[in-house]
Amino acid sequence: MFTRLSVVDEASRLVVGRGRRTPPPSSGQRSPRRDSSTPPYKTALASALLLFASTAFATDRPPNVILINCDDLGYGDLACYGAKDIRTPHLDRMAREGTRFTDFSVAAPLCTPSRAALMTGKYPGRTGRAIGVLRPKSTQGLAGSEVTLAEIVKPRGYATGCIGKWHLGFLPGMRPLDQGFDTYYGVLHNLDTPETAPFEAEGGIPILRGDQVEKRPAIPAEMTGLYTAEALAFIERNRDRPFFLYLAHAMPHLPFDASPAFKGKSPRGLYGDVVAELDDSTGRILERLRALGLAEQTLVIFTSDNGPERNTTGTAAPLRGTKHTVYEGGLRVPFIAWWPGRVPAGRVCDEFVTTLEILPTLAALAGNRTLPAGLDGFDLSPVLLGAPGARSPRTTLYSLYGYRANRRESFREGRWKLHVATPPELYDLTADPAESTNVAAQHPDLVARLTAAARQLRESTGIPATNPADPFDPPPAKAKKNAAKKSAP
Ligand SMILES: [Ca+2]
Repeated sequence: MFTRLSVVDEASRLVVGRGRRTPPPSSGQRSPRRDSSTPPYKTALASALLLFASTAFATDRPPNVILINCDDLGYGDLACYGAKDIRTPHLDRMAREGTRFTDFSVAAPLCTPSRAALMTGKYPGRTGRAIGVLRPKSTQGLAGSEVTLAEIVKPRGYATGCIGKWHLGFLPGMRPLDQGFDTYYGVLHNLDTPETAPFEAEGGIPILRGDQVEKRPAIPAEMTGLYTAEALAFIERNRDRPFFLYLAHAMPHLPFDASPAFKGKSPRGLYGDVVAELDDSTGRILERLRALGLAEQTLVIFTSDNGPERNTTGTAAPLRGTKHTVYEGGLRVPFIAWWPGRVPAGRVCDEFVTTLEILPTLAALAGNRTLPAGLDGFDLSPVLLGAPGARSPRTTLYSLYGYRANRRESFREGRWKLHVATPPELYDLTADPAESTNVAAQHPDLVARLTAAARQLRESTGIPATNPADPFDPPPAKAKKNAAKKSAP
């Protein structure tokens, strides 16, 4: 009953919440289509949502949630997103049985800022994590006062598990067990040299269980298999109560590698083998849910933290750009939602949605109406569950890439995407999703307005005007020299 009431409340809030959106562009500019609603439409939508809400949750038990977050998987790397040279039969089936989103963006094209936004529902600047990635010797992390995905569902009786890469702080007090997760298994860091080198003297980068070292060094080819086994064990262990599992794969981040059963099989080479293993992993998780009779009680989301790494065979096609850029290829990633009987099957959804929506959405699904202050995300559950006429409340997205000397900034409003640069770049994503034709010169007023909106967002989220030097993340040449020094006898 509690859950049902909360969803009615959420349905009403969505309609009210639409008033929070940015005002429509001034005359002479084409309006983002999300801004075309009228008061009568809102009334009809409210009625439809209330009707939907009264039937959507017939059970008192809130749903299980499994959030599978790949590392650096590109928009074009799955067959169901257009890849011709990687087979992903399990994810294709997941998309057929659920909903595939074609316009899902992360908040930033880099691991730590993207994950900070995912974990909190806030722009990375608000949590002090907008600039750079955290390296092993960093003394910073996500503040304990921030409410995470685990902490938003925990009051509703959830078992919470974190498996895989964290990248949100490494000192005691900053780790998954300090941020609402009951259990943790994985490597807190990347497996690339800047992050493995500091551990060489102590026997290699460790895999932790809780706060204890279970194995070292972590071996890239083993990670997907180890994490999958842990995920299946977590599901089995918590089958009789609501659970939230955050499965943050190490792959396909560099140095990517696959287990022997997958190696040498994909036309895309090793990268394709790695993605095929992630596909198999997801298939095994869905199969286990079916076998345990949990499929209809479990929302599974499959996504990525940012676009593909440069100079790899990962691809964001047909989008432009990669990780480390704020072109769509850096920000827009696969997002598949699966929940038999609840998330519409076989649907392709082109609503504009982002990482920031995940925390408010999980709160609504779990029935937790106590939301943290300062959220930037919206409850997406009506869109996710296919409520009649439901539209995404999101119309804008500010993104910053701030790493070492490089800095890139964009601001999207509906179909329009501004790159804050000299000269500025403006793209019409509806007509030109590949960001190939800069139309800034034709829309000077729009460029000025979006530039001001980007500045306002940057300033209001406390992002410094330039990237500060980070003593824990020296440039590559220096890191290499330090690593060599450390490994010398
Ligand atoms: Ca990443």
